[in-house]
Amino acid sequence: MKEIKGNFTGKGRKFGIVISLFNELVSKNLLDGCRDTLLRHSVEDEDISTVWVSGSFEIPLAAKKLALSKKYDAVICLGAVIRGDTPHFDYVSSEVMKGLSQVNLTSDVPVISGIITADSQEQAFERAGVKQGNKGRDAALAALEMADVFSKLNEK
Ligand code: INI
Repeated sequence: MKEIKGNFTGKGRKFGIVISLFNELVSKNLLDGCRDTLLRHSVEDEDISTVWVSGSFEIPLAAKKLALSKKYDAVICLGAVIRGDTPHFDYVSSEVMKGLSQVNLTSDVPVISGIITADSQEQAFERAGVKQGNKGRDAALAALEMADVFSKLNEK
């Protein structure tokens, strides 16, 4: 049986990160976890490019640009959408996920979501390294795995 499974092999791989300035402190924690995980899997620091955008709503457009450039083995998206008193949260979170899913399916480059949706700042920080792991680390692992799966799928 031929089975294709990704390893967490970072050597020689290039990663693009798109990250939201909105809720910047949470984003920075996600970036720290993401970068540290990539480096610990032998990715060179100069092979990681980070693009800051205004808010999570802007992430899919920048992710599309990076993915279509074909310069990266995977694109990692980081941000936090935090529920407020208005329905804005629902619009932003759903549009971001729809947008990322579109880019993922049309660019032929793995696009990974490390975007937190949370009911409060406290909950967002908990998922960004304070209590319940760090979604930036999870996103980096998924990116390493998917980059390896795709390099295997692209082999003849
Ligand atoms: N952007 C976020 O990244 N997180 C949020 O929680 C958020 N909320 O709640 O408003 C948010 N809004 C800004 C949005 O992403 C766009 O930057 C803005 O609407 C301009 O297009």
